Amino acid sequence: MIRNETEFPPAGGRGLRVALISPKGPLYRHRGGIFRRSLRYQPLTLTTLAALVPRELDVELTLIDEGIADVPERLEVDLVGLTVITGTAPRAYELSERFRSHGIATVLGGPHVTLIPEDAQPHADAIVVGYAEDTWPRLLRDFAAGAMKARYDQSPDLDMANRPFARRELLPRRRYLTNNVFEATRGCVHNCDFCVVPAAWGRKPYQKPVEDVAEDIRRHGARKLIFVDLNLIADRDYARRLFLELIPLRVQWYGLATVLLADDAELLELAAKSGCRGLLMGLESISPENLRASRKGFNSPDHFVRVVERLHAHGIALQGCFVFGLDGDGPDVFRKTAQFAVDAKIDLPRFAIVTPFPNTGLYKRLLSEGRILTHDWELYDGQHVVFQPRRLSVQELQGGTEAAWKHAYSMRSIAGRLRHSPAPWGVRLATNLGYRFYAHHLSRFYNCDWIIGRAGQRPMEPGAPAPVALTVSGAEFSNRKASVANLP
Ligand code: B12
Ligand code: SF4
Repeated sequence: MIRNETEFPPAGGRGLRVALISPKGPLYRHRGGIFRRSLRYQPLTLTTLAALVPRELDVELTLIDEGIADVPERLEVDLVGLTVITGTAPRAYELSERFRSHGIATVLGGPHVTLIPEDAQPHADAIVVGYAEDTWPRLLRDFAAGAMKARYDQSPDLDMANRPFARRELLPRRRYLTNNVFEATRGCVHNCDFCVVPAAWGRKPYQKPVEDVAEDIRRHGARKLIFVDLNLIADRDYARRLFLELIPLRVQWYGLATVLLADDAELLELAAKSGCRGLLMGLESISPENLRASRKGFNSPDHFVRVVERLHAHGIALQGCFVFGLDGDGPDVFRKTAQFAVDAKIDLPRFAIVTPFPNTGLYKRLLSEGRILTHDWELYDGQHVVFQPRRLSVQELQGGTEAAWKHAYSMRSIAGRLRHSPAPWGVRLATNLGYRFYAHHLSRFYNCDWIIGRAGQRPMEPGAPAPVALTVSGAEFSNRKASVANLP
């Protein structure tokens, strides 16, 4: 149902009441998840959108992160905005429909909406496609005037300069491990086949002026912080300037980068000087053939050991992420990869099942080959098999991923890696034991209990085997002390 532009009357006299919601996922939720208390960092989505609300509209804002709090059955608001990643799309749609049935207008935005707008459009009064720095304020002004449109697309000349800083104070600080979360850039110059970034936003890098990033950190008073940028070194010159700008702030930071950093002595040196203490890198596979086929040929498994050594030499710990289920993967891949990670002394190895997020290169290829098994987006989370692997059965892929986690976090493997890590001893131990707990308990916790009632309605492709209950996720956290070393 798409309502027309005039159906929602202008607020008339009083300010607008707007709720922004980040829907829950099986692990990242308030009740029944793996941890009693949320131990993750505060995402920037809702707080960034809050900062973009035009002042003149006099908006009363409510922010709800369903990972840390319940969404009330009824909300006394005029408009609800929901952020959607693929894994939370069904929950977002469900909430959106609920609020619409109460006469509240809804807006959907975020990575999933940007990847596949036509999927989201029927579930809301409006969708916002792409980054919303210009479109969200425009939508709010239109809404206030009773003229909200059904779709808003990112402006072609989006500029990240002089944007307001995220309003982190609008989400309860104590419910997160940290709210020292920042972003400097968006997008990535590479074009990896399975990656959401080039598929959703193209390959153009969007960058905040480095002075703005530093000012945000300074004002917030952050000393240990996380960058959520998916590839902080995508533009070398920008990264260089950013690191130089960070040096006087004397912070410690954790972020994401590619292995290319290890081959760039000057940039690596600057990263370390600017306070980098931990990086998450997508190593993806130990098979050069898999990497080439995924258009990530700049990752070379022969060099992974060197990457670890160079990072360690600069006091930087590595969270190395691998995916299973690429076409070259056979039954021996799990043990081999896990052992490789242990031998290479990767501080925190992580394993996920490759996920063909909608409209990525990988998704299009698997779809054309008739290998997509389900379009139930809730299962598109890196932990479920949603496609037919080439050289493995669905069960093998599912079980093998769990076995890899258990192997990499066996006491023996932990002991083998631990003494090489540059992280403080407490952090080393806590993170490893946290992941070990995770590896052994996930299948117990990973359940979508709020969707059990809908279980029979999952949209499976004809003839597809039912997806097996889950194994293990790319975990976010172990315990409070450890978590700062864990990245998105
Ligand atoms: C924090 C985070 C999380 C958090 C919270 C996720 C959530 N519900 O939002 C947690 C830890 C739960 C998480 C989990 C996962 N995540 Co995550 N995560 C991130 C991360 C690192 C930062 C998000 C952020 O703060 N961004 C900064 C804000 C400002 O940008 P933004 O969210 O894109 O919002 C802008 C626009 O998109 C738009 N917008 C967004 N929402 C809305 C809503 C409205 C109403 C409007 C108007 C506009 C709008 O406006 C904003 C300003 O321009 C992003 C990467 C990134 N840098 O964005 C990945 C990302 C969102 N995650 C991703 C993935 C793959 C995952 C996992 C599968 C990884 C894993 N194996 O664990 C799981 C999925 C769990 C599940 N249930 O399915 C993908 C998304 C894939 C997809 N197709 O949806 C991303 C993009 C990273 C990537 N690899 O490309 N993640
Ligand atoms: S380098 Fe990383 S962020 Fe960039 S396209 Fe590849 S997987 Fe995506």
